[in-house]
Amino acid sequence: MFEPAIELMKPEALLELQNERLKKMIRYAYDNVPFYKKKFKEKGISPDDIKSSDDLHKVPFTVKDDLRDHYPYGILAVPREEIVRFHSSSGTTGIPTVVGYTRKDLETWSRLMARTIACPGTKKGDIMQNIYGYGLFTGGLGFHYGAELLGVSVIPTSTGNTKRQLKIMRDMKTTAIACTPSYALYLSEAAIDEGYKPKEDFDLKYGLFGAEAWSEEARKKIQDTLGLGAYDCYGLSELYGPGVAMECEHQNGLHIWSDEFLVETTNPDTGEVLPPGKRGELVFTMLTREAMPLLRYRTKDLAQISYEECECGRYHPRILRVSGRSDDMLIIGGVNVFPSQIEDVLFKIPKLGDQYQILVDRKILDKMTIKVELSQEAATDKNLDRNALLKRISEELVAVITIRPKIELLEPKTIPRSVGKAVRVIDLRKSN
Ligand code: DLL
Repeated sequence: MFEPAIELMKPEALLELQNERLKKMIRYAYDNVPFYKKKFKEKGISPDDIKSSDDLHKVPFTVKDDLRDHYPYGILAVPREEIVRFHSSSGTTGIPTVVGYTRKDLETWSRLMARTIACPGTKKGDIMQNIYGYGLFTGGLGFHYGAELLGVSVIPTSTGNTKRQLKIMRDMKTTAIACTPSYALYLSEAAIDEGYKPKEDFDLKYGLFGAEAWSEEARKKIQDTLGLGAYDCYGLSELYGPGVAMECEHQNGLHIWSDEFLVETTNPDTGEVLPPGKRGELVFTMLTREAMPLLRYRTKDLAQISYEECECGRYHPRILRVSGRSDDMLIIGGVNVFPSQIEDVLFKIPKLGDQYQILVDRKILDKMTIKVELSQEAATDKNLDRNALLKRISEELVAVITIRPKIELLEPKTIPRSVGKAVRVIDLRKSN
């Protein structure tokens, strides 16, 4: 554990720390960010009205569009000269979100990342190959500085060149890899293709995987092939980047570092705060951010939170896996479908590979087609009954998503692989 005194805090002490920080933060944001002063005034509230987290619901929400509206520097609480780093996320609308960090913010983020990397057990002596992209994306530099602070040996390979990644992994005896889960699936496949016997040739123990939604089935596949423990890591650029929440060795949810982030779950349609344990949109308030303090930031990520003590001794509440984003949800002929539900079904069917794509189109009615690759063995099995397989996929999907998409079986390696976040859904209705 990197910071046991904070990580093992009892709920009462954690709440006290949060309330103390929250009051300071509300005053700080009000005094230093004109955007917040205006919002508070419009709502008729003053910082003194927020005495504890029980009053948080009075504070107006912040959304991604607020950041875009103030592009590039508008929501900063410090003069631009105090910013020592910028990151940016491209998003889908074309207008990027720029995020600034003061020196103190970078120190806080590095501590959070050291905690994150240490959470499943990675420690000094481990060798971490950092395959997240270095650059405007927060994954690369976030993991890099956290690992250095923890004392782990970092190999900053960044994304791409899979053959070289595998060679380095073997030659340098990498014990931890950090990348997106979809790239980890690809690495598993490429390792076999290149003739490696991953469990014998590699020394991997920890996989620190995040930046996109993934399923328990994906976890099993990666663990079984690469012979490591695969741990889920959550974060977003607006809240520093990775390092908001991380799974421990028990793999039963991601601990939200609650001394720095206050979390609420809300109804994504009405904004109403939901009782603890109910699934909803995650909303975060940053408790010590200097450059860009965000209050009640709506993430659009949907999840359920557990406040029970974890076997590891931490009380920091756990996200029970992010099931997807409210804006990832597909509405097909009026039925709500999450891509993660489809992945769960596909990955449980033995003859299928790891790669799939969901295409949605509308001629007259909405139409969904799922293209999925066969596994290597299935593709070469002369006795494979493709019709029976198609029927099974169809039946299992209907049981979960209630609609019957068209299924196409593809040969292995026909769907393009991504080095960062995978593109699984192509919704042609959006461009029509
Ligand atoms: O993806 C930061 C990050 C880097 C997290 C490396 C973990 C590891 P953004 O590019 O701003 O930041 O994207 C943030 O990605 O709102 C979620 O929708 C999604 N996301 C991130 N982690 C997870 C996860 C980084 N573990 C957006 N599970 C978030 C599901 C995730 N979705």
